[in-house]
Amino acid sequence: MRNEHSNDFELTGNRISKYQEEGYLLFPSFLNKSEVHECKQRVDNYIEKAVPEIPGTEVFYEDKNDNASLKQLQRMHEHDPWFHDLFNGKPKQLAQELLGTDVITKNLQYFNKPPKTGNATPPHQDGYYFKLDPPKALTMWLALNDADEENGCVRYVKGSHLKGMREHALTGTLGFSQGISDYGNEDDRLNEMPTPASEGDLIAHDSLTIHFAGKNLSNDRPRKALGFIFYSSDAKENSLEINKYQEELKGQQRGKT
Ligand SMILES: O=C(O)CCC(=O)C(=O)O
Repeated sequence: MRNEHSNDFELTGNRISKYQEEGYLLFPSFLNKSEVHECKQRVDNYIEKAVPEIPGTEVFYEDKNDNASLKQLQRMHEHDPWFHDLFNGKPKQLAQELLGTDVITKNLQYFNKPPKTGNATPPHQDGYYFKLDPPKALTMWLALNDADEENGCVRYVKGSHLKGMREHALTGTLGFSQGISDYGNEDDRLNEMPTPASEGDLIAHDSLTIHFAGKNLSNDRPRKALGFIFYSSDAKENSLEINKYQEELKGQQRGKT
């Protein structure tokens, strides 16, 4: 992905302050139309060629007997040099500017919510999964289709990243095993921001920002996205906590629990 093919992302001091205050920020047209088109083709190619060759831990199907139920792909950058280069290009540059440090490219994911069958994403904070100290990290969500409330756009809880880590519990949702157990108080509801995105738009959010998404209720509108996870080079992973979490995840791979 070459920067000169896109609009440069606009990141003034005001925009960084807005990100720091609200915990998320939209970058319209982060990729232009032809870049989105290429990205979609690369995803299709990855699903056809790479997915049959890679471990089950990297591929989540709602129903392991139905390829059309593919829901999530993990660590695509480790299995395909094109996604490695995408990750290390403009998104990484933006992550460094937002975090103000060097960053580690941790995970490049694919999220698919097919029409009618795409399930809701439970309210969660990514930092709960990351187990970092300090919790300095961010996620970027890149729309590969137009996303709105009908087909399950992401909803952020404005300012929630400044209010600490909430309690999480098992959700039973494939790919999002942990969700906030007491989500939905008055403060949560007041600050919920459905964030529609057009294809090519990117939304960055802090690792403590609460977010979730509805089902894809549309009859025929796919809702596909890429997720880029960056850790600040200042943050250290707590390996004990990570091992505990990995144990909980076993049994969720390649099919429903
Ligand atoms: O695509 C979704 O529904 C959720 C994505 C998400 O949770 C994330 O990018 O951190």
